[in-house]
Amino acid sequence: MVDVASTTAHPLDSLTADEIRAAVSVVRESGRVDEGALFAMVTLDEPDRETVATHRPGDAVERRVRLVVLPGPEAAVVEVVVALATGQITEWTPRKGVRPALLFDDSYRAILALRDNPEWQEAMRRRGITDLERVQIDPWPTGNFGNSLEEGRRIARCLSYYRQQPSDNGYARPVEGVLATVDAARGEVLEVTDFGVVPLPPGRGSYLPEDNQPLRSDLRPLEIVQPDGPSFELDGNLLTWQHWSMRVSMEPLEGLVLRGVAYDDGGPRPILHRASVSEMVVPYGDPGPMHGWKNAFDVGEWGLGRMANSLTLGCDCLGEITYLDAVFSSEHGTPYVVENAVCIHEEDYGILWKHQDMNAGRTEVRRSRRLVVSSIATVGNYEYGFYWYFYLDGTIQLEVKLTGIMSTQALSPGELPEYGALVAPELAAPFHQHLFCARLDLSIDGPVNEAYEICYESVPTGDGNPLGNAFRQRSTRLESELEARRDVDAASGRHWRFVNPGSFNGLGRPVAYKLVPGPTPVLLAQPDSSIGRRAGFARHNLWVTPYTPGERRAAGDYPNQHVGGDGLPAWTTADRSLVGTDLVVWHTFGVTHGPRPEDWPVMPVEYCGFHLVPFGFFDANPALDLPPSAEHCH
Ligand SMILES: [Cu+2]
Repeated sequence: MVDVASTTAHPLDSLTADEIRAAVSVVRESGRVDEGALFAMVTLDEPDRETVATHRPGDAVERRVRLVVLPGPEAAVVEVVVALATGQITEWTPRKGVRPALLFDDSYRAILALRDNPEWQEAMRRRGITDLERVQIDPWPTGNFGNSLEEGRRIARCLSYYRQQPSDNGYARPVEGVLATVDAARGEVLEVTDFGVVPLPPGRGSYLPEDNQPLRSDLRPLEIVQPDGPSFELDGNLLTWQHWSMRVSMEPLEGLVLRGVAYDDGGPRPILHRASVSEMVVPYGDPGPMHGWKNAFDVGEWGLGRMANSLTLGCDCLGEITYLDAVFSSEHGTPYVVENAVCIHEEDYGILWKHQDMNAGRTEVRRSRRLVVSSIATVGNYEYGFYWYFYLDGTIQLEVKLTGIMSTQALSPGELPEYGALVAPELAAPFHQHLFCARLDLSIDGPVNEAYEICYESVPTGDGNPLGNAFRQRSTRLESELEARRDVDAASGRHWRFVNPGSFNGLGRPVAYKLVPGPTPVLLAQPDSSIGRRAGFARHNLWVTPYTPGERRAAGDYPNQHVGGDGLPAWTTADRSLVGTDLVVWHTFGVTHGPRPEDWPVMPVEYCGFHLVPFGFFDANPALDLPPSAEHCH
């Protein structure tokens, strides 16, 4: 056993490589799994709120590691918790019939097995493809359509793409019509279906500079200079900047996780106990057999942390950048580092406030600046950038940047799709959605918070409203979980406010933050469809639950091949009270993507997300103390 307790300073420090090694060897040496066991996930078993709240620097820290272990190739995991200080296994829970996120090992096995499969090879030859090394095979999570072939197995469904040259964009030439189902854990091809030959689209869809000559030559350098360095500090994973403090980490599935987000206002005032993107799903709208099953849960079926990029200075992030590495475990239990997985920097953001006093002839203006904490994940063809912003006026924002390459389908010459859009000759991209569910474990001035829905309502003309101009706010407390399944309504300006009923501002009103929704589609698939059941969280923009350990991800812990119903739809059926308790807010937002030619061959960033804005959390504009930037004003 490795003595790792002494190296840890805070209960929320990210797992170290030594801690991963120690936990894995405890499991291996327990004799309860054989050598072939795989480690789908190794993460910090997060200490409870009380432990975090009462921790003081120098206190001993009890570190526990949570592992999801795969004993063999079947659909079963064991959830294990290891206490590092004692080397004891404190939890050992076998879970039958569930699958973790697709393993890299499994994906690779699926590709190799399919490449060797005579039926698949024959299907390629029917399309004139003889050099099979030029075929790119993409394994996908398969969903759950009650196919008995898939029962008890870890399945990857495979799509094929043709690359004339190794550096070609495979998505330009989907091998339409060929679908393969592979037992990825055993490397066994179960089924190859050929729905009929469609010619390969003619274009190469290259986004490489050598294929897009001449490049522009009139862009002059734009440098971000901070001669005295940035204004934030990073100590371990504790990030502080302009009254803000938080702990930043990368988790294998959720990617960026922020914990203990607080604002120092004569003492730290907590706002968020924990914030993350708990799940996301990309359901496709084409009903045909090649594409109708496609819907990736990029958190629970892939993992935004596992897919995180190593970011590069001047390209992904510009300016004075500080990076955080991510330390994960391989599926064989070996720690590895994703260098520069998190980018931290400051950005100028235009003006924060201004007034020109016409009478006194005096102008005051202050620059807005934001702290950016970001990471980018590549999940197959798509890229997702996750950007948390913290502003000088107490605002928090999550912005997701969608880019990368769309999932495509080949069309016969002259064909126009009903459930997608033409993006290049003989090439379409199906309509699809990207639906994210942020989990916001609130702690606004303390754990007990309440949720209110705010709408504006017009008042009929009459007594008290003689001019007919009146409108007012209607505020409704959301009393229980079923009441708190809510959707946006732009016409009434509907939004939600989270209040601490026991903490009052200088005006005698309870302090609050409000959630300002951005783009907020909900799931368009039928509620009783397979995806409708599996992505139930995406059917509403707002869910609120009383904080319950273990309720961590919106579609449950194991969405891969899950029959559906888990996560928010299941938990909230209990209709628990939301009064006088810790609240967790779940916000579904995203994009319904109607592909454009301009999204091809690589998509300019599309944005979505939301803001959390202080609402009477402060007594007045908290940024009046910003100094004028007189030396730069001319
Ligand atoms: Cu899209």
